[in-house]
Amino acid sequence: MSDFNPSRDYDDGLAVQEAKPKLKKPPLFKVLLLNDDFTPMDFVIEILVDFFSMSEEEATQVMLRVHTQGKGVCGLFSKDVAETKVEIVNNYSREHQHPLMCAMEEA
Ligand code: TYC
Repeated sequence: MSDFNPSRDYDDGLAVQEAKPKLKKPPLFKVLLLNDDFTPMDFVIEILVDFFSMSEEEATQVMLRVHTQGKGVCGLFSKDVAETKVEIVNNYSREHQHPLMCAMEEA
């Protein structure tokens, strides 16, 4: 113990790197609507207003984008919230006998 000298280098040339914090931001997921030939436009707008809190104007634009381009984004959410939205929208569409498809993909 008495041999300890505070000015001596005890690391034998080893560089010591601080561990980086391992926290990553959780991934976000896009919730999408897909086009089909049968779901009425008004029903799609209703979905976007009621389940994605869009104004009528915004909902109309998104619905028309899906109608003309095949798919469109309803919003970005955590995985759990995106899964729940997809399930609620698909169940609601089936209850109303419409084939509208809601899906999700990692953003
Ligand atoms: N293509 C449908 C129609 O002409 C409208 C529609 C829009 C359907 C968006 C689905 O996600 C959709 N009635």
